[in-house]
Amino acid sequence: MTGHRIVVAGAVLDRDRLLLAQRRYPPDLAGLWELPGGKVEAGESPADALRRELREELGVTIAVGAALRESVALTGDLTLVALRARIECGTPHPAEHEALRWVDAPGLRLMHDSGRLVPADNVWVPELLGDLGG
Ligand code: DCP
Repeated sequence: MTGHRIVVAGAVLDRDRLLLAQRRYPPDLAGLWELPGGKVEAGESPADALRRELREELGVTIAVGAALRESVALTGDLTLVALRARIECGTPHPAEHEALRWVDAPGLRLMHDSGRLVPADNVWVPELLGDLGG
C-alpha cells in the first residue's frame, strides 16, 4: 500500500443547503465545483484532515459527522471519501477556491445535470439529494 493516499471531502450541510467550492486547478478541473477538502497527511484521521483543510481553505471550524456511503478510486493511488460536516464557527470564504456557493436540492441537481461538478463527486449526488430533502 506504499504511496496510497486518502483524499477527504466535506459535505458541509446547513439545513437544506450544501456548500460547493469552485476549483482553480488543475486545468482539467478548473471551473468545476466540488465538495472542498484535500489529502490526509501522515498521522491524521480523515476527520482531522477535513477539519484542517476547511480551516485553511474556508476559514471555518467544523463538526464532522457521518461518511457518505460511496468512496471513489481516483488516479494516482488516491481514494476519495466524503464526510458530512457542519460549520461550528465562522463564515466560509474562499482562500484557495475561485468561489463558494450554497445550493439547495434543485441547485445541486442542476449543477450535476449540467456537468459542472468535478467528475468524482457526481457519485454522491443521490445521497446528498436525500440529505437536502430533494
Ligand atoms: N478531488 C475530487 N473531489 C473532491 C476533492 C478532491 O475529485 N471533492 C480530487 C482532486 C485531486 C485530488 O482529489 O485530483 C486531490 O485534491 P486536492 O488537490 O484538493 O487536494 P490537496 O489540496 O490536498 O492536494 P495538493 O496540495 O497536492 O494540491
